[in-house]
Amino acid sequence: MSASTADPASPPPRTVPPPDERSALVVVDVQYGFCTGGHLAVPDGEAVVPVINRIGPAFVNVVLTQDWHPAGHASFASSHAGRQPFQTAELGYGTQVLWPDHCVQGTHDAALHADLDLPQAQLIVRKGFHPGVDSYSAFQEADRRTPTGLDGYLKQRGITRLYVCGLATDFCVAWTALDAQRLGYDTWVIEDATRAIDLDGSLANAWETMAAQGIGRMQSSELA
Ligand code: VGL
Ligand code: ZN
Repeated sequence: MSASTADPASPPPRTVPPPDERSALVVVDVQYGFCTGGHLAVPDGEAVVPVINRIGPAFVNVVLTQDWHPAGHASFASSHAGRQPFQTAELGYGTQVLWPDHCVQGTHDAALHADLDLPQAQLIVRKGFHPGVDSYSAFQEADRRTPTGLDGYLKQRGITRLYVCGLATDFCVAWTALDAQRLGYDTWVIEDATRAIDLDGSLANAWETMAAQGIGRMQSSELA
């Protein structure tokens, strides 16, 4: 195959730029609910914690997100008669995957993992608090209309590049990264600082969609 037939879905790997004062680490949903024993446990979810703790000092700017649902949230299967977790439902804004009740406001399941060691973190964005709308992305709710305010916060602070990590790769991490890139941030996902749910090929699909949008895929070892 000649060099001119490069597959646009798999662009050549780019060199990872070193984080600077206009960069932020975005730590998505590292909560007990997504770790072993949590209500929506992601396989090996807690394994991201030591990786994130190791890379944390490379960042002056750190933002965390926290999935933060009221009891009876529309994304919970238990809110839909006859539906089971991991089935889907049609909500006003589109098709919603139904989840086990998870990350209910004020519960241990919703707490950030206590072993996260990011003392310089500046902001915690809570999302998914509107009873009828889910929010995988840290920027915009699933209705694709309601902003969380994070874009305004980052732009007012002059942040232009984001390194995204956390849980889960194929839902909240991917949706956050895709919105970030669309909103003009140079966006990187730190693969070994994420873990996935992987429903019906959702992980492969997420990486493909992110690559097609020009989002960088990198490893924590590439940070100086
Ligand atoms: C998430 C499903 C439901 C996530 C949150 O953090 O990826 N996934 N709520
Ligand atoms: Zn959720």
